[in-house]
Amino acid sequence: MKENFGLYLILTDPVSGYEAAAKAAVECGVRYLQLRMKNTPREQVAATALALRDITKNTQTRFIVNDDLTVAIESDADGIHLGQADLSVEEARSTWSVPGKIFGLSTHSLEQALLAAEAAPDYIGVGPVHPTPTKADADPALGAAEVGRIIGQSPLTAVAIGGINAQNLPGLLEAGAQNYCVVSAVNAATDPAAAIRALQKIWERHVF
Ligand code: 3NM
Repeated sequence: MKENFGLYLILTDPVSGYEAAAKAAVECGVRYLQLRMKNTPREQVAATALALRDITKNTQTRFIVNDDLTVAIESDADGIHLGQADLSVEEARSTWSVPGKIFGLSTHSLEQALLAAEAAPDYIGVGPVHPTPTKADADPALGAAEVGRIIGQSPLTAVAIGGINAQNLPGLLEAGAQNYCVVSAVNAATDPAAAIRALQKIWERHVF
């Protein structure tokens, strides 16, 4: 069954701070919250993961750690998100074989998205939709129409990502995306709850 949850929020250096942004996500009922800290000492990532685990515990917000399986395990996160160059979904699942844990995988083309179905992650990311300065090694932008086509052809729950904001979200939803992921559209906001609500309102208008 494909999930239809709307916003998936990644936290990377939120101007409001990690804990305030995570609290805003929980308050707004965001379904997925991922911690993505690059070029940061491991102890700092692990400490932030523990704080975010506390904030999301027993809420409807699932807490996902980017890349680092040891941090995901140590913090008892709800899942891990893996890139194409990280360890495979199969390897991650066999190392972290706790029932109910969530395994996500980034994909950047129709071919990768269809191949991903074999490893059966719980969801795939599809992007980048638009050019984005947030990911240093981002693949070329696919455009909303191609992302919509990929999502339509994949049997998996899919989340569009890359350069998504309140201005271009309507076009993405019209192209066939149900779920979408943002970094800067919320992390750059001094009031993350307001930024989240603005996106949620657009999604509700288009999906219902
Ligand atoms: N992954 P923003 S694009 C983390 O294409 C990430 O898989 C991408 O950040 C992919 O919302 C991206 O600020 C960056 O554009 C998304």
